[in-house]
Amino acid sequence: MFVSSTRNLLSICVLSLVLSSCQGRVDPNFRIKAVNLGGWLVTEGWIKPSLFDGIVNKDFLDGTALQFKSVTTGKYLCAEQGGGSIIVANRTSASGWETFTLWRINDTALNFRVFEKQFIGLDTNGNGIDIVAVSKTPGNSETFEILRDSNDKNRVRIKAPNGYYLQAKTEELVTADSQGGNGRGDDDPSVFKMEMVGRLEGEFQVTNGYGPDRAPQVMREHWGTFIVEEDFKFISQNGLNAVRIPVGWWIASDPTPPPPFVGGSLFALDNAFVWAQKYGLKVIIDLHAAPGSQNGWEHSGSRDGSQEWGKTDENINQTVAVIEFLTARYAKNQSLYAVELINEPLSPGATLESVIKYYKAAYAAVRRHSSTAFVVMSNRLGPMEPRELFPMASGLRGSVIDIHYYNLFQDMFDNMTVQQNIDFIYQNRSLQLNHVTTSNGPLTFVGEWVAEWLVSGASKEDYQRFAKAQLEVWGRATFGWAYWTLRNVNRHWSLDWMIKNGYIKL
Ligand SMILES: *[C@@H]1O[C@H](CO)[C@@H](O)[C@H](O)[C@H]1NC(C)=O
Ligand SMILES: *[C@@H]1O[C@H](CO)[C@@H](O)[C@H](O)[C@H]1NC(C)=O
Ligand SMILES: *[C@@H]1O[C@H](CO)[C@@H](O)[C@H](O)[C@H]1NC(C)=O
Ligand SMILES: *[C@@H]1O[C@H](CO)[C@@H](O)[C@H](O)[C@H]1NC(C)=O
Ligand SMILES: *[C@@H]1O[C@H](CO)[C@@H](O)[C@H](O)[C@H]1NC(C)=O
Ligand SMILES: CC(=O)N[C@H]1CO[C@H](CO)[C@@H](O)[C@@H]1O
Repeated sequence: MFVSSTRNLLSICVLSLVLSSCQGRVDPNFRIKAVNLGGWLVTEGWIKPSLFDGIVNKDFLDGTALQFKSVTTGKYLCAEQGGGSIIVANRTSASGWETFTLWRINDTALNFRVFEKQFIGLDTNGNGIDIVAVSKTPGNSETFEILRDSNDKNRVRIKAPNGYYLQAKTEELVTADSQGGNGRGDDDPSVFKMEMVGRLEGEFQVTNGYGPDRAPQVMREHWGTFIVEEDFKFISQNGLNAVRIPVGWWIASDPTPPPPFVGGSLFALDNAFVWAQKYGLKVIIDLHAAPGSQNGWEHSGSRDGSQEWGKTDENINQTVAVIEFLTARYAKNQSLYAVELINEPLSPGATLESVIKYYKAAYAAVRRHSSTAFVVMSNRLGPMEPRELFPMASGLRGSVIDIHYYNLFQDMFDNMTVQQNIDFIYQNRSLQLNHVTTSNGPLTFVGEWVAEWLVSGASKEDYQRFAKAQLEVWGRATFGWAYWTLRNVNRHWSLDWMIKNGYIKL
């Protein structure tokens, strides 16, 4: 029955395409002017830091990267060869092999993952007290606890699962057989100076941080208050016509997603569709976090910075199923304007081959349920060729390329002045956008941009000119643009704040 009604819809659309309109989606002059609802259904700690406030031991979340310097050897702990071997304490400087990334088991129990992705643990095949990094799946022998000094919280002992503390007996021998001691002097080989060199604050971190008892309530409270109906009204009254809504792959298994993720984001997305309908806004659903993580960043739901998406057909199929689920659910809602198949896959981890294989299959999944929804394909970040998706996308009706333009995240912006930033938009970005905007290729979408830069002490007028330049240039994108983001404690990143304070007028 569903299939046949889809077919009917399809033929109505084909008919009305001939008559030049299908739900108003073929007007060639129409452009999306959208705002992203970032940090809502996919957590990003920097957008709303207070979401993490109630976590016990909140410094130790999944993905937190730590380095440890032995106070006795004066050298760093290191997974020899990056993993698969012993732990030593003989490195004078620290980088990858000297960095240990946490997996959190509960408020106190932690696993330490090394560069080559093994976990440190007791050498259970040896004497049971040497510390090695060989296990690929953490168990009891790989579960540790970090005990901080109450006067200096970066002075720590590490408690092993046998009840003893780690100690750097020599530069080349690290064992779990210290009883600790009362003091924490520089002569105690069980004492380490700890430095935090990386931290993720995404959905995995917040849900696993609160744990299964508290996370459901905390997240539902967040989803129900961070974005509300009034926001949709505000958006519709301020010159915008759409929202781009980042979602995570776990939404497709609501209400019981795999732990630590918690159910309820689908209900929030349903509300968004109801409000969008009420205020005449279009919705772009954006799969921001794909299974396995397509870029290793917190905003793709990564646990520890690893990037596993696209490595197997099974994983690609699972991602296609998420797109199919979402499209099927909302295909009949007038507000569904586009489905973005994946956000910011990162090269070289996400290969062109895997991305294209996925885009073809996911496009087909959208079309099984909707003949009219645009299908947005994010260009890869990292090393890539801006038109690399064209041979695949050009043949697909309703395909759109998403490119993100920030005057940030690259060294070249470090010392730019206000005027240089603005010139960069009018000159360089303009050329870049022209390069991907072709008459027979996919439509173009600047799906993320912001009026923020690395200039310090800029005036309100400077910001106004910067925003205006971007609006002018992005206005030439054939699909449209979307500001990142509606609400953010960093005020220039909050379009809500920028509009209310007169920095941006549409
Ligand atoms: C945390 O996990 C460890 C290891 O599984 C367990 O021994 C401990 O009881 C747990 N603690 C809490 C508070 O659940
Ligand atoms: C550290 O110790 C290991 C194990 O003995 C040794 O193979 C390695 O060469 C040492 N590295 C340095 C920098 O001393
Ligand atoms: C993935 O999906 C394709 C198309 O449905 C199918 O042919 C293939 O067997 C699936 N692969 C796996 C590993 O599930
Ligand atoms: C920016 O200026 C600082 C200080 O003059 C300099 O050290 C740095 O190399 C410059 N960065 C770039 C990307 O030019
Ligand atoms: C911007 O474009 C101009 C003119 O094409 C070029 O000279 C300049 O190097 C570009 N700037 C950057 C930072 O890429
Ligand atoms: C899932 C969802 O939001 N469905 C809605 C789509 O639009 C129709 C018509 O407005 C609603 O009745 C559905 O509830």
